[in-house]
Amino acid sequence: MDYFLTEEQQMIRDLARQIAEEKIVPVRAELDETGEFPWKIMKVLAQSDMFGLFIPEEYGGLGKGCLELCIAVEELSRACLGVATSYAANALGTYPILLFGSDEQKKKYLPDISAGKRLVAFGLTEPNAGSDAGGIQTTAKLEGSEYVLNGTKQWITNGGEAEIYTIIAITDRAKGARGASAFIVEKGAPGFKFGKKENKMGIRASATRELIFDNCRIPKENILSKEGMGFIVAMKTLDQTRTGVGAQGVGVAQGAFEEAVKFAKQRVQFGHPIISFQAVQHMLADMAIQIEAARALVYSVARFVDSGAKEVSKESAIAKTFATDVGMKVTVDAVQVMGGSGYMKEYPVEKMMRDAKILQIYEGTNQIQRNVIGQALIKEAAKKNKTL
Ligand code: COS
Repeated sequence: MDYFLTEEQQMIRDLARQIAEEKIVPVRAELDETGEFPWKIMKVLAQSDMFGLFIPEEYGGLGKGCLELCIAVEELSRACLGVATSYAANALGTYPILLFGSDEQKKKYLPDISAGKRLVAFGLTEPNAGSDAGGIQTTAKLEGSEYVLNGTKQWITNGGEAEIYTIIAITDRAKGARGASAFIVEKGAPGFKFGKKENKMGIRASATRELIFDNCRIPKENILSKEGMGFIVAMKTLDQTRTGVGAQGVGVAQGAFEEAVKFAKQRVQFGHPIISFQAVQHMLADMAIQIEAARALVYSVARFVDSGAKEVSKESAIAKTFATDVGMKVTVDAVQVMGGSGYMKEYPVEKMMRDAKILQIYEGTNQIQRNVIGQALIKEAAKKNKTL
């Protein structure tokens, strides 16, 4: 379907697709096997200005927005969700600086991030605070001109590989979630260490590690916004980036769908290619319906986010939930269409199916998204009652 992308958006799509096909597809199975971080591909993305897509021009970026980021993420995800996650998590880590950083902080960090010289990671989740993001226990205490951080962050994408970390920590425990603050922590800060690399079911090319803060000292200027704003920084960041997770769902579904169609045209059973059987056609048709619906939703919500709308929680949660459920369903069905072959590692769909599962879990499970949507509905209903 024609989504009336501008010439520039089409160029971004074509460039991301070219990188995906030339640089990612040939190595994705190997990266999945070894779990090696895709630094070579990150360098190619950097040279192609892909890291600066959503960063304003004054800080060295291309000044585009959520839709352009979604287009790029979708294309990378069509080839390999592990690589796409490493790229997208960089945006997740950058948004706190973009949305809440001072001009000085933006000048200091964004140009290097735009150029892909320094990778970023976002640190919210902890061993005892996943869905319950307000329950984090990592603390940051102001001592003279420094904040001292103590605690552990868990399952941090790009952990260990990134140079810059945006971290949420508690500065006033008595205030609970309202006592959280956000900080920029650089790799190499004293007392900042990494745990072991996690051995994951899917997205194995992406790196997931613990971040350990053991009396980690950072300059007090590294706080984002002000004390007490950490939970808001995290939630506003996730509002901006969840649509991009939806784009990952669209991309991985599209990749799996194309493999299933190609296979169904070649595979002969009962004397005919299996694509000629209605049972298979209906499965492929259902996949096509879901992918197109998910893409239409993701692009619409991305445009809504780019319109500068103040409240986008509900819409980005809707896009994330729908499109990532599509990513899971379509990859499972692609394996089914391909039967025994789909289950084998010679074909990429078993990897796509393993990879897709994380989309329903990270950046807020799809159950949590439904909570976010429910809360927004309650707020909207309350507002309507007031104006009636
Ligand atoms: N934008 C601005 N403010 C927000 C907000 C948003 N999107 N969402 C919540 N807030 C505010 C609330 O208004 C509330 O402030 P007040 O007390 O001043 O009204 C505060 O933040 C706490 O909100 P709430 O009480 O709704 O928080 P809960 O502890 O109930 O948690 C959910 C809410 C479940 C939505 C949150 O914990 C969440 O998103 N969890 C998933 C986290 C996640 O995505 N983890 C993945 C890790 S990052 S890859």
